[in-house]
Amino acid sequence: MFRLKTLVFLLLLHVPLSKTFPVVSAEKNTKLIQDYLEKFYQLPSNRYRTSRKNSTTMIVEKLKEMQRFFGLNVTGKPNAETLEMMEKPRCGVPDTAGFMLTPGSPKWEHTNLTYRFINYTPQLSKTDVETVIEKAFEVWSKASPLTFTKTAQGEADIKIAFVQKDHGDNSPFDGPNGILAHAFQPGQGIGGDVHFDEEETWTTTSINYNLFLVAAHEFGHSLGLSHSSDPGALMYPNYAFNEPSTYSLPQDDINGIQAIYGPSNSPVQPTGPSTPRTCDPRLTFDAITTLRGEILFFKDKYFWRKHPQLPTAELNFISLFWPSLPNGIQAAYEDFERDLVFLFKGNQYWALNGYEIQQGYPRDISNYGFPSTVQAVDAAVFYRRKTYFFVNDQFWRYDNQRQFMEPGYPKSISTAFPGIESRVDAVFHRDYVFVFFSGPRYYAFDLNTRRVIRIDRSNKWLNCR
Ligand SMILES: [Ca+2]
Ligand SMILES: [Ca+2]
Ligand SMILES: [Zn+2]
Ligand SMILES: [Zn+2]
Repeated sequence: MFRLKTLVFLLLLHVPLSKTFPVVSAEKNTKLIQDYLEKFYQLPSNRYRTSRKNSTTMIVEKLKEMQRFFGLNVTGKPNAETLEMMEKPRCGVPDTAGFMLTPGSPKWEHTNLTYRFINYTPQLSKTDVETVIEKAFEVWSKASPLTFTKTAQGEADIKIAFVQKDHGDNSPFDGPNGILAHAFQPGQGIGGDVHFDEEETWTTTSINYNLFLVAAHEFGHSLGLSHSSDPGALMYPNYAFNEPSTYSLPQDDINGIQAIYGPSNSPVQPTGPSTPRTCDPRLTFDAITTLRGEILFFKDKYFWRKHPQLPTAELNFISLFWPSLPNGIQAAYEDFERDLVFLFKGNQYWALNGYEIQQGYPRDISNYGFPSTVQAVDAAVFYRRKTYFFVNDQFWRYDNQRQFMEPGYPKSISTAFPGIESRVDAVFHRDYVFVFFSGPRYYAFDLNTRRVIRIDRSNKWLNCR
């Protein structure tokens, strides 16, 4: 948990620009890079690399490979975004094809698989562990013809153990954080087995690390899947929190398991959420706001962070930054006077100062003076001490100084903002312009001349062509 928190904190610290990583840690970084590439990208360990020149070339190549996998700029240099990625808690299985056990792509030849607990973690009750593990297997059985049955003794296909440090398989664990767990591809003996690092804090909540999520990921390996570079996939190597009670296996993983074992036996094939593709021309947004010079674009369980000086917008899970926030934020605005950002979903809203959620939230939108008929807002924006709330084809205006909803509202959007004809998905303010988003297009509305001065594709804001 510490590392994740530190990471988020680091991201905030270098908001001005993530180009400068502290120089003091240069030596530490070299070690981090070598370790990471050795573990996950098959960089031969130091003593097997002959000449120094040879070794540098090899590191550059491996760095590029790693950057390609994670969709970073492929520079071959250990820049800030690369180091950040390397610091994230993750699975111990390498990202490159060469697996921990046997090469090739082994699969189980039978579909009725068995599993057995070698031991339990004392951190959770036995019942909790068993329930969580059963749920994690269900994620895969729903999407494939596979079934999983628990056995109490004897040989089982998938053996589950909580172990620490060196535990006899040449892949020692590393104490809290870093590597969380690992698993072996289908096969005899150790094949299919899953080991969890007992030195992690294991939970059934949003506190790091949720056992269900890590187990479901590792079972993917037990079944023969390798890592996916889709950041929304369960088989993405890095840990990210997702609400377990509503978890649904992403489409990328469904495609993966079905490619090995064929479709599910159920009459209706399962479908799962797909990760939004940043430059998909049909991309739409749920909500957009500025935050101290950055722009945040919300979509389902993701948001993009766009810094004006960085060429690429970074895609993140909402839950990575704010585990207590729901997915599907519907509206957002920045109150420049109070240095707060407000996020809305349904009749609830939250306040952020920087990236910190403020105490006492969520609150009910009736606090703004909405009638009970308004149970959600489509979009919101702050301008000259007033907050504009867009709901269907109308908008409301809240006076932040005097703290009441102004009389005479709601008014018609298309009358007050000629050219904005349909429902608004999201809006933010910049200079003398309201940038409205509706479907895959944005409309820049000049507040002085009171007309639309530009219409273009929504994701041009994410630097797509
Ligand atoms: Ca660890
Ligand atoms: Ca919205
Ligand atoms: Zn993994
Ligand atoms: Zn192990």
